[in-house]
Amino acid sequence: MTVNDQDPYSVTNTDKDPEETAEWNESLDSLVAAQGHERGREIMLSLLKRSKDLHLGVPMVPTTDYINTIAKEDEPDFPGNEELERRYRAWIRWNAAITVHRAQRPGIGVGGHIATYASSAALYEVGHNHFFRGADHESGGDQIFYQGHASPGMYARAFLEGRMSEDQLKGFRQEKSQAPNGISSYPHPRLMPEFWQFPTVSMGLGPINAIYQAQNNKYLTNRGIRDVSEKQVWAFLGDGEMDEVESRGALQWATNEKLDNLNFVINCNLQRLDGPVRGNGKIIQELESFFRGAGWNVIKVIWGREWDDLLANDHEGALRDLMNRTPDGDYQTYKAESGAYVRENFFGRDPRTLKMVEHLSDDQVWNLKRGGHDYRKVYAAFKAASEHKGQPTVILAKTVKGYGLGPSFEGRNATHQMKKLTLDNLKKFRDEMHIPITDAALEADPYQPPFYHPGEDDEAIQYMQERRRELGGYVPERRTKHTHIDLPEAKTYDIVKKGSGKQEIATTMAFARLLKDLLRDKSIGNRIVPIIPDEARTFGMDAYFPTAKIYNPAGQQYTSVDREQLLAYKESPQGQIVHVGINEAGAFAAFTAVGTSYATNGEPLIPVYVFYSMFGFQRTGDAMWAAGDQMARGFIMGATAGRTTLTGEGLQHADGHSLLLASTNPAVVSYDAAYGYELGHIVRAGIERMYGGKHEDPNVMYYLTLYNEPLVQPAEPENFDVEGALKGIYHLSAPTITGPKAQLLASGVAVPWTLEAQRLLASDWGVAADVWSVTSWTELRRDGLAAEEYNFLNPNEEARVPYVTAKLADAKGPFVALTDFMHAVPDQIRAFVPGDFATLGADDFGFSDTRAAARRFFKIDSHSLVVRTLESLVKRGEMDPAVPAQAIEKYSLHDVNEGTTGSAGGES
Ligand SMILES: Cc1ncc(C[n+]2csc(CCOP(=O)(O)OP(=O)(O)O)c2C)c(N)n1
Ligand SMILES: [Mg+2]
Repeated sequence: MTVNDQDPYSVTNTDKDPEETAEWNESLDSLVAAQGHERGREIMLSLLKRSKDLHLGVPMVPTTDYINTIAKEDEPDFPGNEELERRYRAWIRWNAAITVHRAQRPGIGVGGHIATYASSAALYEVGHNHFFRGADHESGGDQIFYQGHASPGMYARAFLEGRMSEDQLKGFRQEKSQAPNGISSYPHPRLMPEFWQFPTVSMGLGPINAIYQAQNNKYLTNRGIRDVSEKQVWAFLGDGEMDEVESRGALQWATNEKLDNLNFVINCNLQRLDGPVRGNGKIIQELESFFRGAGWNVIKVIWGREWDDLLANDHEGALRDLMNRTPDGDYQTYKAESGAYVRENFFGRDPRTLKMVEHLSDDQVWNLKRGGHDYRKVYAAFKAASEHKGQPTVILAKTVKGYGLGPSFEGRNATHQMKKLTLDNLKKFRDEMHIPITDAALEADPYQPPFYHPGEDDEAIQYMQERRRELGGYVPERRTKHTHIDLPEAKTYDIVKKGSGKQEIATTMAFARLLKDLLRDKSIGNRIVPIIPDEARTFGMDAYFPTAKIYNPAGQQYTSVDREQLLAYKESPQGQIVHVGINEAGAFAAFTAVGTSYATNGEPLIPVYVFYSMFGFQRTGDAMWAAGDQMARGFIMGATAGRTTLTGEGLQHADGHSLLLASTNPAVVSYDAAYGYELGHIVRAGIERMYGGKHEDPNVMYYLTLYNEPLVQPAEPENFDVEGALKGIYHLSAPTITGPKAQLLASGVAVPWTLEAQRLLASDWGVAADVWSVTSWTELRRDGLAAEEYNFLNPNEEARVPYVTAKLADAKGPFVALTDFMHAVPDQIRAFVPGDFATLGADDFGFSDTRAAARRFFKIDSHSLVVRTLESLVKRGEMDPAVPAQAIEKYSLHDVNEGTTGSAGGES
């Protein structure tokens, strides 16, 4: 049973009066027999309407017949020269297939995909010839999410357009070895920054990112930053891809936000990688009901023009019935067979339909095409979609996977993975595409058949170029020229410099205060976009509600329950906060759209996405990776960080590893700040790096951990080592006694525990310890690795010294590191610490308890650090070996109830 099989009207078992029911049915039958389908439909729709008035609770009709949504009579004229357009489409198809085929030759074997573009060429080409506006268009240009593995088609078009060379096509998937001509496998803006705009190939991210891109366009317009209301977002997706949770999970959001600037084009070739998407069912019908249920405008493009007459003569509905009942698995098989097979196995299922094709030859039956390959049908759908108001639109276009590549490709289950053509395939495909390349040329080297370009002066090429000129330039194209913004003065960050006086506040609150001041800043305030998945109150950010307001294009049409309160929940079309609901995937899609606005809309926006750190990298890490590809800039705030700091919330909330996960993303710069003043400098440096226009690598995202443990935030120390804090380590506190020396390194919430350990070491054991705040273990590691790499490759040059090594060069005694994260976080710098190094971390699942008990359990509290330091001193012969055991005894280290590190409370 699939979604589309479910019959909302199947209540027959409980029919109280079957005879009466039969009479009603007969009336309808005779009405249709006498007056035809149209009239029958009218009466039924009118009855449905009436049933609604009478509150009969009849469910909505989820699907329509398995035919085109736009009737033949309603089709607009096709405005182009179809013959010319088809001519160069064939060249594109040839070059696309040859690009992959050549890359798969022996000795190279880097692969690619042929069948996908073959199935979707007409969809793209109707868009390229008639709809997709380039960046020079007065609208500012459309934004197109290309299906990742259809990329060879876009390269092949760019080749005909003269903006990509033959050498580049030859360099497909050989990015380094064919540099500077290597081109990327899929749409990767980071690898081809002037070409691709949106990375799509991780299935499911394209759809959700497209939704939030469309939302961001409305946001920019509504907030008066730039009017981009004429831009359209087009997302090309696979029918298999629609199985991804992210593909479907935000559809209702697009409806609620009335994203009529958004169009999905789903290439329904009925196949995914392994085989049929829904062999027993009908993916188009399933998607139709799903999208309609989510409130989208649905346009089905199922049949090509060859079917028009047959459908017009289908007076009894026999053909429609057959179309409705045939499962996708059969439709797929038909296209891998022949006209005779289709006649027998499709039309032959009903004598009436068999009769309908009597006058057609087998070839003509074979030539009854699918709608997604028909320019006229596709044009009608695209036009209707682009003009539709009030709702997003989805076009469900039926195609054949491997279309035009011959019987060994078309509709075959293995077609997705087929990367090369036999000599025979090549010849047939060449004939089919009318490519003027001789047999001899193909035979000369069947692994490297020639590309085809007829020359710039060719009539068809001229036509193609003219179409693009008229539409405002080439697509895809990525531009990064953007409005200049002035950055805030240093004093804007003063709020966190002063500390919190006597008040105890967590770093989350310190950051919330800083952000409040940044939001007020004249230069960048209105460009900051706080993104919060239903946790604003948790993080003290409800303070922004009345002033910054929550973005909602519909405003606030209800009387708010808390309207009289100071911190009222306020929604507005001009609102600044993007509140996505409980929706981390959507929040990150919003982050990506906001953080790339500098490139997609030429207007820098600064996303500040605040979330439970546990629900970040490990939940949406793939989206974060894609954002790195798309070169998003902004701040990712992992609030409620630490394995023992949010400890009331327990196992699934206790984050001890997000910093480690963040370290795996090369576009992420992460910091684990201890105090508000550290945050101030880090945020300022981040804004300057990303938006100041001077840094050589501005395409980064800052990941900052924030904690919820209240403490007195100290004022910024005099002569604060800003450079150290930004590079990852600075000296925080010197010992006040003399004695055996030790070096304590800590980050984040563990810094105050370390200061406590410093006191205990002095008072209880006469040890003189320095304390270092390590703001970023990961940045220190990266710097260390860079130095190692340099030294490795430049043996005759003066060796570079890693920053942390230099910083700690004169520090005496053993080094002991402490964190509320896993050992592996501080272990990142192990190779670069100039001396004995021990780490304390929390490696197991978290649990619920008091902070003090949890820290004692994991042996990461102040007392554990004292003992560990004493042991390190013993190992070096600088301490009496009896001392550590005495210390364990003295502190009852094995008793979790004796822990004292941390304040009470640990809920969010
Ligand atoms: C998240 C993710 N999982 C798996 C893949 C591997 N993959 C690439 S294409 C593909 C099949 C796509 O089928 P469909 O979406 O129907 O596209 P078609 O090629 O049929 O147009 C798969 C599984 C991927 N790219 N991303
Ligand atoms: Mg498919």
